[in-house]
Amino acid sequence: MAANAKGRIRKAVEMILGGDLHDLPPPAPQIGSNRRLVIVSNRVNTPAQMKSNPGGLAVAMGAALHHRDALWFGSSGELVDAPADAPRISQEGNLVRALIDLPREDYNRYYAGFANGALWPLFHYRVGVVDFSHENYQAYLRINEEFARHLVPLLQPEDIIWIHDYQLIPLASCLRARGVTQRIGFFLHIPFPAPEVLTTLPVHGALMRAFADYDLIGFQSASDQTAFTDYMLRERDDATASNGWIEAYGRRFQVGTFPIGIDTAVVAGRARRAAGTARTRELKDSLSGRKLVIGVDRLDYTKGLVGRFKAVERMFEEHAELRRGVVVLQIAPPTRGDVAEYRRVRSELNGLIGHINGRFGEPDLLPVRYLNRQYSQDILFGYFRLSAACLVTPLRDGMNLVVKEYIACQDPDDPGIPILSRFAGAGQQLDAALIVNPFDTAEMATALHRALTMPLAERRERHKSMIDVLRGYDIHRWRDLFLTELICVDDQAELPLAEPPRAAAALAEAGT
Ligand code: ADQ
Repeated sequence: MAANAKGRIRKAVEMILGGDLHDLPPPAPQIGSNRRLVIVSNRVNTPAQMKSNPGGLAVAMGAALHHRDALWFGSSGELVDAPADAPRISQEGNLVRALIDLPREDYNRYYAGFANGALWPLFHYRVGVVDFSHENYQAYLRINEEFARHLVPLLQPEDIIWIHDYQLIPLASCLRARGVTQRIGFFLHIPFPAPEVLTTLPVHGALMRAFADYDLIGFQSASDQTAFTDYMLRERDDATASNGWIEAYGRRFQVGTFPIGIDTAVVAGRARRAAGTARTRELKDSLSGRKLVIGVDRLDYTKGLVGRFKAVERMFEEHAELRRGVVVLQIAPPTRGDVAEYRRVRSELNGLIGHINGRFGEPDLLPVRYLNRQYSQDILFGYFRLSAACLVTPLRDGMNLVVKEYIACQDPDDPGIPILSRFAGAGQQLDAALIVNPFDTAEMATALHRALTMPLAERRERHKSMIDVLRGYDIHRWRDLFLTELICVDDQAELPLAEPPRAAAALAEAGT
């Protein structure tokens, strides 16, 4: 590859990741190098958006697109009243972005309605919060059809297609119905619920049928994969499962566990540089020698923020000696304000943090600093490095990248310690963290105290164990393992048992 082409790839990834990637590792092995990788996600962010709003999925996309030829297809975020025109195409190095505008009429029912009002709470085990309607589900299917309608003309015969997350579960069915025969993989970034939970969804049968049109379905943790397989075996008389292969609905497809990682070496390098910046020094000076505890989460009811601050209150209650010695910094930018439950949790958290500051604050000291805004990752990484402990206490989480970033940002000679929920995918990988049950306030309060008083030798030992996991299994490895598996399906598998593809309309019918 010409040097300037390499440079362009590097530049593209740099912009996508929203950072200065001096430590960018050598390009990944060119998996299926004659084949283009087509990534599909609900939103396609511009480089500027990636910089200002680097969510978990956006970070993952940046790494997934570190590939020779890639097309990133998804919505622009713009809504239109009439049927949308052809996608807007732009090219940046070897990365082509194709953006579609979505119909206003269906978008809200698709996104806030079915995806975030029903699937998100259900998949995070919050059955009581699910707000299901058949109308929203129909709009979800129509938007998936819209994705397929615009994507099909852009596809080439050798493409490998990788679809991301719960907004697009039916997309493979919509593509198959339009004659697409290329390998299609799917990665679920959020947890997969146990069958007892999933079957409360009135359209669970149609939704699960849609998964069968993929060749490979990837999950964050073994428990998610088990829950998916259990559903098939319990609910489908025709299903068999063996060695990661499932046969059901007349199809044969593969499932696997691929815990998502971070770019460990890059994050560590950025944190080392961030440690010396004015922003980090300002925060350090403001602490006047107090220890910093940090939490960074989207303001989401699954992140366990209310329970976390009940534990913080309890820790201050039980350890009066720490009241003047510890500051808790919680950064939580609001998201999905159009969903009622998000507004409710925000208001509850405002009240609780106000209560803690009122109870334990002094004229010269507020124990909790609470900020509802985004920060660039370079600022966040400096704050992480400064923090003696990090609270990561989701009630459920597919993986949780914040805890991985926090660990990678630590100074190995004087590392901080994460307090980590057992219900985050990361909790299944990082057993040297202080693992807690986020429903147990007393246990979280004890763990926080333990982190703040842990001897240096134990902190170093735990950190070494965690960073080794993160180095061995970083985001490049995640991408390579998934794509290798998806491509190998070609070689290993017999072709799926023949069955005419079903149109989304048929899925819709099955769901009503
Ligand atoms: P998310 O629910 O968005 O991701 P998470 O994995 O924690 O959660 O990723 C959040 C990302 O956004 C991190 O990279 C973090 O640094 C960044 N971020 C958070 N708050 C920020 C702020 N205030 N300012 C700037 N950046 C901020 C979903 C799933 C997760 C899964 C990921 C990836 O819910 O379980 O780990 O996808 O698969």
